[in-house]
Parts: sequence; C-alpha cells; structure tokens
Amino acid sequence: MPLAIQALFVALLFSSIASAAIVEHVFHIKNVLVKPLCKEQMIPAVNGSLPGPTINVREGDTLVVNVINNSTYNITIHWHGVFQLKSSWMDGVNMITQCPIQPSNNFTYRFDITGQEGTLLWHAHVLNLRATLHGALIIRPRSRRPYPFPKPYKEVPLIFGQWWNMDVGLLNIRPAPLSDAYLINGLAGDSYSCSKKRMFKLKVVQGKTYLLRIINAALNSHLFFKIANHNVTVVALDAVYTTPYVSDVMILTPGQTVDALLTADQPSGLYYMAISPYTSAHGQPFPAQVTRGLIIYEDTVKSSSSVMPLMPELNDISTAHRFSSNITALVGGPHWTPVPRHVDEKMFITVGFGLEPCPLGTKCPGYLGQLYAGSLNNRSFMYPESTSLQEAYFYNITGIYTDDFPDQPPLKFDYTDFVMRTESDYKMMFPEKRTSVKTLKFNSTVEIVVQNTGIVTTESHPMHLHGFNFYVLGYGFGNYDPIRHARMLNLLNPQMHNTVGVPPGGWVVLRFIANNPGAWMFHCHMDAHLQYGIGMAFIVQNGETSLLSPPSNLPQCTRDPTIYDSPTAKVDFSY
Ligand SMILES: *[C@@H]1O[C@H](CO)[C@@H](O)[C@H](O)[C@H]1NC(C)=O
Ligand SMILES: *[C@@H]1O[C@H](CO)[C@@H](O)[C@H](O)[C@H]1NC(C)=O
Ligand SMILES: *[C@@H]1O[C@H](CO)[C@@H](O)[C@H](O)[C@H]1NC(C)=O
Ligand SMILES: *[C@@H]1O[C@H](CO)[C@@H](O)[C@H](O)[C@H]1NC(C)=O
Ligand SMILES: *[C@@H]1O[C@H](CO)[C@@H](O)[C@H](O)[C@H]1NC(C)=O
Ligand SMILES: *[C@@H]1O[C@H](CO)[C@@H](O)[C@H](O)[C@H]1NC(C)=O
Ligand SMILES: *[C@@H]1O[C@H](CO)[C@@H](O)[C@H](O)[C@H]1NC(C)=O
Ligand SMILES: *[C@@H]1O[C@H](CO)[C@@H](O)[C@H](O)[C@H]1NC(C)=O
Ligand SMILES: *[C@@H]1O[C@H](CO)[C@@H](O)[C@H](O)[C@H]1NC(C)=O
Ligand SMILES: CC(=O)N[C@H]1CO[C@H](CO)[C@@H](O)[C@@H]1O
Ligand SMILES: [Cu+2]
Repeated sequence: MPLAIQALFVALLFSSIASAAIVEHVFHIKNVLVKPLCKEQMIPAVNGSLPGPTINVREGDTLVVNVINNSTYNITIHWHGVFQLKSSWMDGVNMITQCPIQPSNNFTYRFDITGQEGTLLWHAHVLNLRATLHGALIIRPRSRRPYPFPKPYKEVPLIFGQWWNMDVGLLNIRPAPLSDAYLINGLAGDSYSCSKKRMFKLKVVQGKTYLLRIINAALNSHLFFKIANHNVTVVALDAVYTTPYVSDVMILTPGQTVDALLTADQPSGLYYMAISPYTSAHGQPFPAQVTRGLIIYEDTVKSSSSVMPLMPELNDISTAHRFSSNITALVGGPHWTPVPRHVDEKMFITVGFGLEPCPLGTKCPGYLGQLYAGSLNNRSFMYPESTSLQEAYFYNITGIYTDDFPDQPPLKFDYTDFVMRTESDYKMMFPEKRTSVKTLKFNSTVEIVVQNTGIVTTESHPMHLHGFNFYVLGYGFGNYDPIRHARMLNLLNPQMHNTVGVPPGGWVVLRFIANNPGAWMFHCHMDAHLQYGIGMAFIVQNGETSLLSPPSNLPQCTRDPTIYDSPTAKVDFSY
C-alpha cells in the first residue's frame, strides 16, 4: 500500500474508533485564595481556577471525571443539561441523586453524552457553591460530522460569573446579599477599581468568524450581553441547534447557554463586549454593574479609543422577551425530533413567592414582616436530609418524600395581579413545606403550563429541568388562557431548552417525554430562589429501560466527626 493511502486508512480507522472515545479528567477541588477585585478571598475551586477547566467531548463520548474533594465543603458536581440516559445516579444533585462528596473524599462520575451538541456547563449543586465551582462543557459533533453552519475560524468560551467579596459558604443569607461584580471568564475588567488590567480580551482577525460559546454561570442574575457595533448570529441555545437568528443583544438566564457566530466585519479598532443584569422583580434594589471585555482587531493602532455598546435598562422586559421568545428550532437539523402531539400528563404549575411565618419574638425582613418562601402549586420544596431522594425511591425507604405533588394549584385565582390583595392571594400565601414529587409513567408525554404569580412580587424565574430538554411551545404575559392561548402554541419549530425564563407575571408552556427513569429536579435556577423552595422533583418509573443499582462507591450521608469538629468547618446554615 502506498504510504499516503496507508496513512489515510489508519486515519479513518482511528476516527471511527475516536467517534466514541472515553474522555477522562480529574477535578481537584481545594480552597484557594483569589483576588478578582481589591480583596483576597478564599474560595473552593476546581484545579485552582475560576472558572474551572473547560471539558471538551464529542457527541457519543463517555465522560469520566474523578472529583477529589480537598476543600472544606460538601460537594457534588452536576452536568447541567446532560440527558444522563440510563445514568441518573451521575446527575450530581445533592440529596436528590446522591449524598455529597465530603471533604477528603472522592467520587468518579461516569456517563455517556449522546443525542446533544453545543455548549453546556458543569457546576456544583450544593447551596451556593456553584458561584465558584463551574466551567464549560463543550460537546462537538462526532468526528467528520460538520456543524449545521459554516465552520468558524476559532471557538471562544465566554463564561459569565457573579462575584461576592465573602465566603460562598456564608452566602445563603435571606434575602441574598448583593454581589460585588460580574466576571467574564473570571475577570472583572476595567469598570471596577482594582481590576483595570485584568480584563478579558479577544484578538480577532478582520473578516474571520468566531463561535462564541456563552454560558451564564451567575448564581442569581439574568444577564444582557452586547458587543459594540456588532451583531451576532445565534445558532444554538442550551445545546440545541436553532435557525440562525441575527441580533445585537442577547439575554441569558442563570443556567442558559447561547452559541453565537461573531464575524469581525467592522473597521479595525477596539470594541467592548459587556454584560449587565436584567432584573424583572418589582422594586428590588440591584446594582447596575456593567462588566466589560474587549475585542481587539489585528492591526489596531495603539491610540484607538474603545467603542462601548449601549446596554438595555435593568428592567427592559420587552428586549428580554423579544430575544427569548423569537428564536426557533432548526427543524431537520442534527438531533431534532418533532413535537409529540399526544399528551399523557397535563400539569398547571403556579410558580413564585410566598411567605413563611416569622418565628415569634423575632423580626423578619420580608414582605408583611414575614420570611420569604418559594411556592410551586402552594408547595415549598424541602430537600431530604438523611438520604437522597433517588436512594429512598430505589430502596423503598418510606418517610423521605411524598408522592403527591399536585397537577393543579389548590385554587384558581387571578394569578398575576400584583395589586394586593384578594382573599385568594392570602390562601396561597403560606405554602406548605415538604418534599413532594410527581411520579410519571415511562415514556409519558408531559405538558406543563408554568404560570408565574404576583404573590409578594412578580419576577422572571428560570425554570430548569434535569435529565430532559423540553419544547417551549409558547410564552406570554398575564394569566394563561387554556382556550385562547392553547390555539397559539407552536408545535412546528419551537425552541428547546433545559432552562427557560418564565416571563414576570407571565407563563410558558413546556412539553417533554419522560423516557429516562430516575429522580429529576425541576427548579428555579436562581440559587437564592431554589433555597426558598422554588422546586419539585419528578420520579420517572422504569419501562423500556430501568434505573440501575447505584454505583457501589456512591457517597453516603454518614457524618464523619473528625472532619466536622474542626473549627473552620463549623458553619451555621440554619438561618
Ligand atoms: C486538574 O489537575 C490535576 C492535577 O492536580 C490534573 O491531573 C488534571 O488533568 C486537571 N484537570 C483538568 C480538567 O484540567
Ligand atoms: C487531597 O486529599 C487526598 C485524600 O485525603 C490526599 O490523598 C491528597 O494528598 C490531597 N491532595 C492535596 C493536594 O492536598
Ligand atoms: C478515592 O476514594 C477511595 C475510597 O473511596 C480511595 O481508595 C482512593 O484512594 C481515593 N482516590 C483519590 C485519588 O483520592
Ligand atoms: C444588525 O442587524 C440589523 C438588522 O438585522 C441591521 O439593521 C444592522 O445594520 C446590523 N448592524 C450591524 C453592525 O451589522
Ligand atoms: C419575532 O420577530 C418577528 C420578525 O422580526 C416579529 O414580527 C415578531 O413580532 C417577533 N415576535 C416576538 C414575540 O417578539
Ligand atoms: C421496592 O418495591 C418495589 C415494588 O413493591 C419492588 O418491585 C422492588 O423490588 C423493591 N425494591 C427494593 C430494593 O426493595
Ligand atoms: C396552602 O398551604 C397552606 C399550608 O399548608 C394551607 O394552609 C392553605 O390552605 C393552602 N392553600 C390552599 C388554597 O389550599
Ligand atoms: C414511546 O412513545 C412513543 C410516542 O410518543 C411511541 O412511538 C413509542 O412506541 C413508545 N415506546 C414505548 C416503549 O412505549
Ligand atoms: C456534609 O454532609 C454530611 C453527610 O450528608 C452531613 O452530615 C453534614 O452535615 C454536611 N455538612 C455541611 C456543612 O453541610
Ligand atoms: C479539607 C481537606 O480535605 N483537607 C485534607 C487534604 O488532604 C490532606 C492530606 O493530603 C489532609 O491532611 C487534609 O485534611
Ligand atoms: Cu426564581
């Protein structure tokens, strides 16, 4: 055989083997000192970096990550948006699919990544820890399969984070303290006094196209993103391809990702990219921090001044809504499946706030002098404490959860009227705290109308479903009308997501097929809201596939006194 052909043969052989590789990584988590602003702060970090390492795989690969916990915190790592087909034990949700990896312990996550391509993220799924424990998870097509858009010249991850000058372990104060900065790839940039030189910079070549892999890893903030004088073309959301959509502004809720093409088509120069928060809540104080990065064209003269994009207002609901609702799926593209027409389970879930009675003899900062509580259909989610939900289900352990999450709110009322207060509002104002789940038959098609409420406040809640993507059949404001709005749903080319921002005082309609057995959370991806109880869980029963036994080394909930009796670990989480 001539050498060239032999080489080609070997290359082909190699690529077919490589089309289902095992990708192995070690995450070494320890406490490190970092200084993104003026003050040094100890944080838990993966391999000492903020954000943590980017994981690159191809669709069809098996990912194996050994997480070694040398920090002082209990940790789990969640692979946000990954379907976890037949590997529900690897979802990494504290007290839902596992007990935490305790300090000085390790656990190896192992799962296949199939049927999805694009940008996702990994993050800790314990209280506030994902503030500093997060990173990109990039899933490229199998070898020799092209992108459904022109091949970019380069790919650039852009990871947005939210920063506090305080111990992340102490962050779960109610209400959540205001953050001190937003970060682009770990850098605060020139709009804060001590980080002027530490700004994310992207050098571009005139005429070339870049694939921006954008991740909102902020703990509690929706973020607008703009680049001065440039449009981008969105090609994927939450690792699902979309029809190309040109825009000069993007909005990402916590947990969402956007893949967008940026062509360097402007005159040589310096152009800022910027992120700023979007807050839809009524009358909430919020710092209008803008964080900038810089795009530098090749051969820009040194003295050039930088162009700044005009950012949307803090509460620009219409810009947010236009971007969120206007993008459609790439029908016929890789991994596209048509919307199922038959629905087995119809749910109507009211989402929002409520109150928890203020303990006698104390002063509480919330509305009407009470504490805040999250509410889904008048239930406020409590995490199990002694064993994980999925182990309780698998081993038939009673007393951990109740299988009674309601399909409807206990009351029909004017959900979104914010002008207080009817008697109905009061009847829904103090939700019941419990661990309630909804059990689904294998392969059932579930439709959920998620109805935001105006109880206490109206606010966009980014609802995240574990284990599945859902179609977003419609978005709207006000109360969902099952006759009028049902006729307007998009069953042809709706976008798919794992996280959707429910418009403030509005609704979305979601549909998914429950074809993966296990316990899967559905919750608000603003961490502060999840802690208030804006969440629930589905249990999908066995069918064509079954929930396997847990891996033998799955972390257990037994408490190791030698670790926790050290003074640094004595953190009071009970407020
Ligand atoms: C993290 O650091 C360890 C060494 O401590 C190294 O072996 C590993 O490859 C690093 N992981 C990643 C994902 O970079
Ligand atoms: C991390 O902890 C493990 C288990 O206790 C230990 O073997 C290892 O030496 C530690 N590594 C570092 C860098 O502290
Ligand atoms: C991981 O934990 C196991 C015990 O579960 C231990 O035997 C092993 O040495 C640990 N590995 C590392 C790299 O710390
Ligand atoms: C961005 O797109 C809009 C409409 O799609 C167009 O009007 C505008 O000129 C474009 N801007 C740039 C800088 O290309
Ligand atoms: C989506 O975009 C089209 C075309 O620009 C526009 O006509 C339509 O009103 C937009 N829809 C929404 C919900 O903003
Ligand atoms: C749990 O209960 C189900 C139904 O009764 C049974 O099929 C299953 O074997 C039980 N599992 C265990 C681990 O006991
Ligand atoms: C909501 O839950 C609370 C607490 O259990 C209960 O008192 C109230 O009656 C419930 N509301 C309705 C409308 O059932
Ligand atoms: C699952 O549902 C689809 C329709 O949504 C159907 O075509 C398929 O046969 C079902 N599979 C099983 C195992 O029930
Ligand atoms: C860490 O996890 C163990 C086991 O679940 C638990 O007993 C302990 O209270 C946790 N520690 C903290 C600080 O949350
Ligand atoms: C917090 C933590 O787990 N610390 C441990 C890291 O590993 C060393 C040994 O390598 C232990 O001495 C620490 O206690
Ligand atoms: Cu929320």
